[in-house]
Amino acid sequence: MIVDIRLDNVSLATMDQNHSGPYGAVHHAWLAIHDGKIHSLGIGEDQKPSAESVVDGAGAWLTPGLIDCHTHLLWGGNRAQEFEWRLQGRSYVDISKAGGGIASTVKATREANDDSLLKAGQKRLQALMDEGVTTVEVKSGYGLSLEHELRLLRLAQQLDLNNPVSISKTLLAAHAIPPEFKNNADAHIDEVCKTIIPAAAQQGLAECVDVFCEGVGFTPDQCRRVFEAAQQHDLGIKGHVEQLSDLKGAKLVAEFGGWSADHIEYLKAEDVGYLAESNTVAVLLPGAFYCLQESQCPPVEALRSHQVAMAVGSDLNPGTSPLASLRLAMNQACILFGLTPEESLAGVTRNAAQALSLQACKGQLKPGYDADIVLWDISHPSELSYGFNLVSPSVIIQAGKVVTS
Ligand code: DI6
Ligand code: FE
Repeated sequence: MIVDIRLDNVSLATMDQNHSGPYGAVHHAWLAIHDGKIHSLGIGEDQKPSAESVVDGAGAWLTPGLIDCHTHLLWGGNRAQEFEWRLQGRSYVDISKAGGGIASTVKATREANDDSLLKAGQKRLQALMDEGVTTVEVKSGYGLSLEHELRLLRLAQQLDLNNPVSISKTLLAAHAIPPEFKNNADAHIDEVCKTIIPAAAQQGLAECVDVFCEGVGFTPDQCRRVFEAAQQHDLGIKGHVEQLSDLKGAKLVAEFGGWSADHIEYLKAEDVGYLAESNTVAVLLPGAFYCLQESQCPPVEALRSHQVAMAVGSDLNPGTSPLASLRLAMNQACILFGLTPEESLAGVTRNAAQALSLQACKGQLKPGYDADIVLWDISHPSELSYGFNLVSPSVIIQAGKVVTS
């Protein structure tokens, strides 16, 4: 048989734990792509298939396409004014309570037309794609009504169609209380559970449901209701939990067998076992930690000792993490949270795939997996975490097609 593409003379950071050693590395290797999938890989000349097209990697490294498993990529307006207030000493929570924060972005997003949201989202998405990101999770959450939440999910679907990238859509209608339900969080949760989740599920607009379980967000009891509704509609479950305080949201996500518990700076080491038992991924978001000048770090040592898979996301959003850079988040995860460069790369490949329930097809270089692959002119994969814009992809392949070279 003749495969579509063969990449020769490369080192592979397979991130496949069946290969022993750091990064699941395979040296002096080749990798063959056919019909959008990784067909085979090997060392030297051994069983190397013929190919329509051959790329000489010249000793460079291949990694799986990067996966940003946590973004709020679609929003209107910006929060530069709030940034200034925070520099003057006002806190995020304080600004939120005064009607700023998420509420101000909801207003700007509702007022923006589809075209402007799509254009702004496209720019942010392009910045991620240029870094070698081939899969992006996009949350709604700045619409908060049936009409506006579904609109954001449709725009995310449009971005998926328009670009060489896979977009995983998450419904985050329980992000904040919309103005029409002011001071009545339970009424909004009713709307989320009875109307918005069923509609998103029925129209196939979301893979997963997320919540903001926090003092300035929703209580664990309210989040539980959202998760029950998600479960009834066969949608995945994840949560923004323990970002600013410990409400035991991660335990709740674990109880529902959630895909991921995100942020978790305030997660207690003794509660990490719940995530291990339910095989829930811990998603670390150092961009928000950095922008909010937080000092409480997630319990990385306990996550390691319980062998909880750790992912790293950009949390790209206008309020707490205005960074369209997963590479920066990889660097921050090492510097601020103490991840090793290998953990950081696993966090944006294998473990990020698991946080989106895509572990059977993405995040590793493995025969049968999606051919989402990046070629990097580096001498060691630690360079991907060490610097954040010193190296960029030489070749990006998404779904078996060369996107840039
Ligand atoms: N946690 C966050 O960091 C973002 N949302 C959330 O639930 C912040 C979103 C914003 O401030 O606009
Ligand atoms: Fe977030």
